[in-house]
Amino acid sequence: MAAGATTMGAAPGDRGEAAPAPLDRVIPAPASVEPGGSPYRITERTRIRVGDSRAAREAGDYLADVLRPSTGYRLPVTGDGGGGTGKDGGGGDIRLRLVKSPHGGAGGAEGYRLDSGRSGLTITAARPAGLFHGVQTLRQLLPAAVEKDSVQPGPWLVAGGTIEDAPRYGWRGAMLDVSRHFFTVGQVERYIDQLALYKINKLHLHLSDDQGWRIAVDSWPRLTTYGGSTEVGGGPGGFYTKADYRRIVRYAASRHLEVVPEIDMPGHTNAALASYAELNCDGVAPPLYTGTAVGFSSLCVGKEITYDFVDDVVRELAALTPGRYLHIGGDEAHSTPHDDFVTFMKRVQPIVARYGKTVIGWHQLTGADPAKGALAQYWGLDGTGPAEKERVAEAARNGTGLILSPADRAYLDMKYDANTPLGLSWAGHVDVRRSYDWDPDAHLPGVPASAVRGVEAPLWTETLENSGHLEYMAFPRLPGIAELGWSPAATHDWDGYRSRLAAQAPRWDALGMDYYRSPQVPWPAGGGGGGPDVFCAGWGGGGGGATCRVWTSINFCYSHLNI
Ligand code: TNX
Repeated sequence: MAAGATTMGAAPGDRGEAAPAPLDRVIPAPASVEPGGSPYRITERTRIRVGDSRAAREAGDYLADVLRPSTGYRLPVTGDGGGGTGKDGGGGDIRLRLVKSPHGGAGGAEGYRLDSGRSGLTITAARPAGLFHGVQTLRQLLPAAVEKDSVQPGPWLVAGGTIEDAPRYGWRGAMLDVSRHFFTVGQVERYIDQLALYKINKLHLHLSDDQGWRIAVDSWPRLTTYGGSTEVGGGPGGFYTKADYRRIVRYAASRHLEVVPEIDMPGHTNAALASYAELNCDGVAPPLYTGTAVGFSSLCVGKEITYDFVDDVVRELAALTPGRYLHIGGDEAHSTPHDDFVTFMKRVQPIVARYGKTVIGWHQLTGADPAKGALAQYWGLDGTGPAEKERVAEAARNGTGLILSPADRAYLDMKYDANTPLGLSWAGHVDVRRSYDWDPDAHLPGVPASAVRGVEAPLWTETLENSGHLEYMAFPRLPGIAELGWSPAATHDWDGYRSRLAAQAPRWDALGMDYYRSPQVPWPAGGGGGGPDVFCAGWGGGGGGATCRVWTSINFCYSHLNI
């Protein structure tokens, strides 16, 4: 049965307990769901059996870390995971099985199969990422209280049946702008955990912009010591040491996200230009910049030192990055004459290739000559001119892969509506339905579907200063972009989606996350989803004023809660 269709609902557990969540109440919607049979129950005797595979053990340890605090059970992660599915003799355990040639949806780099029944629950996958995604599905099938960090009563039931699942696209990204406001390693890790809930598999870090350079480059140390010393609004900024960056990469990898670093060039470079006078055509370093204008800075395309600089930066960043990609920006280069832009991209793309990485650029790259194998990230609007769209489409027909981030759909920094206290509105308001209700394959005319590699949700941070702000803008829109990237087009259905989305709110409450209580979503009564938001006066976008919210009986002030 296709996900999104009506399920019969699993049989309730014995003992007069409430029925477990139906197997298709998951975001992103699974590719196929076959409900049936008795539910599975986690008990104090449950073991997590992982066989002798290291990757299965890692997934098992991760699952145990999620389940132990709320269940209060020991949940030992043990070997001996082989043989049988959960349905036939699993002995009441959870099994995570990595198998070479699984049947059904467990194939591919990220697919998995989940079998749930009275005698056990088994997740089977061909690759470690598939097991991890299966674990995320299992989390959502358990009661929301499983996400709490203190012991809860349970029961811990999972509906009986089978899910076979695999993604529609290989690229399901989220971008975080750590330049306009700096976010610590801990804040980035918190966001990674939230992305992993929805099977996002790329973390694109926007590491440099006019307001701050955030990644250490040994051969150009002032980039961070000076160029990283502030941010929008004049705050202290910050930067990642190489050890910090490696920590982020490792943490992301442990959640099966690949880090895609971006150095935005040749525009959006004031922080670099301020740090090194010799990078400027006139040899004069501009002051640091803490405003929010765009399009005023450019590297000096005619100077040879520019390419020494790019070579050093790309070499050091590539050496730190195990992922395949390096994003070179290329957007809003309004201060770079077009011919210079083309020249710059011609020189810079081979540098990226020399250090073993694949180029990604914002879609303005298609106005130059995209290198073979390069990807372009489309961030246009419905109203973007036909000539620009056609340039992107033509590049796609000629082999440039596309990542779709249409600003009027996928930009998480756009206000939901006129009353949203954070965010920008240059691409219009993007309500929850608008961010979900589009089809990546059909979005740009003249683009072959094979060129669409997937979707990405950028979160620009001109107005966002802390984790609460990030969460308020990303949730509940990010899960919709994640679903567009993962779920088969046939599951697309706004009404079904918004009720699945509503069911996520108790999880976000349990995880202590903020989110916007959009009136388009039928949030469950009570809990964090029920109450109105009350913002303190003085909380303007980009302003540093106190941010308060009355939420059930708790009073949060984000200015004091810089998590
Ligand atoms: C456009 S989209 C930008 C960013 C801004 C963003 C704000 C793109 C590639 N460039 O520089 O931060 O709008 O929404």
